[in-house]
Amino acid sequence: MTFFPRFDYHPGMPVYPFLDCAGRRLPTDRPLVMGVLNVTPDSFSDGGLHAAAGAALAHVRAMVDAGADIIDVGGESTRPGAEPVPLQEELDRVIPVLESLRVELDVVLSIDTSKPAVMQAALDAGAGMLNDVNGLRSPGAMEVAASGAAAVCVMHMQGQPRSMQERPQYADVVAEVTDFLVGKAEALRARGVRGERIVLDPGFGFGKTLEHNLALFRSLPRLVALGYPLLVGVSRKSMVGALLGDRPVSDRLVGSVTAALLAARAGARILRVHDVRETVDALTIQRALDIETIREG
Ligand code: HH2
Repeated sequence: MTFFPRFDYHPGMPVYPFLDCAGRRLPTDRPLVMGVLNVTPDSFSDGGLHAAAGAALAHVRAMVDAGADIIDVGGESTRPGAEPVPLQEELDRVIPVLESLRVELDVVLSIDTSKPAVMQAALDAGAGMLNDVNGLRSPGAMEVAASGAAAVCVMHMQGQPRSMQERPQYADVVAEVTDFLVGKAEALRARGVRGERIVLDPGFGFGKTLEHNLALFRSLPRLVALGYPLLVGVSRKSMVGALLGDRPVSDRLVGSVTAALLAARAGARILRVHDVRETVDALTIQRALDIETIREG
C-alpha cells in the first residue's frame, strides 16, 4: 500500500504534472510546502525576527530540514495598513539573502514582491519563483514575469495593503476572484508563458472580510478546477484568529495547520506557511490515515 496521497478522485486534478521553477521541476501530485521568510521589521507575525543574515539562514535551514519545498523571501510587509517600502531598501533587504541562500541551500527560492525591478534582481540572484500579491498589475511586472523561466504566482488582492481592509466589497467574491485569476493566466499564456510555470492564489485576507475569505475557502475545489496549481496562504492570518474567537497571532498554530490541511484536502498544491514542521507533520499523518487517500492508494 502506498502512503502517498492521490487526488484522482478530485475533479480538479491539476492539468500540469509538475511546476517548472526555472528548470527545476516540483511535482504537483502532492501538496508542496512553501516556508515563509520575512526579512522585514514589521511583518504581522514575525517582523524583525529574521532580518539579520545569520538568523535568516538558520531559520531557512530549519524549514528545509523540516521538509519545505520552496522558501518565499519577502522584504515588504503586506499586512493591512502597511506602508510601501522604497525600491532600494527592498533590494537591500532581499537580494543578499537570496544570494546567500542560493549558495548555502538546495531549495527553490521564491521572491515575494510586486516591484518589477526586485523581481528582475531576484531572478538574476537565482530565484525560481516570482510571487506577486499585486497580481502582476505594476507596470512592467507582467513583462518581467514572462521574460524569465521562473514559475509565477499570481495572487488576487482588492485595493492596496494600506487601505485594503477598510471596506472590501464584492458583488460575488468567488466569481470576481476567479475572473481576475483566469484573466492573468491568459495574459501570461499570451506572452508565451507555459502552463507549467503558472500558479494561482485567491489571496486570503487581501481586501476581504471574514465572509469573503470563507466563501473563497469553500470554493477551493472550483479554483483548483481551473487547472493550475493553487497556492493557499492562511497561516496565522486574522481569518484563523477570528474563527477561534479573536485569538492573537501567537496562538493560531493549530488553527493554521488545520486550515492548511483542509486546503490540501480541497486540492491546493502549495501551502504557504510559517510553521513548516507542524504542517509537514499534519500532511504526513493525513497521508497515512486519511480514509479517502488509503482507499485511492
Ligand atoms: N500572504 C502574505 C504575504 N504574501 N503571498 C501569497 N501568494 N499568498 C498569500 O496569502 C500571502 C503572500 C502575508 O503573510 P506574511 O508574509 O506572513 O506577512 P507580511 O505581509 O506582514 O510580511
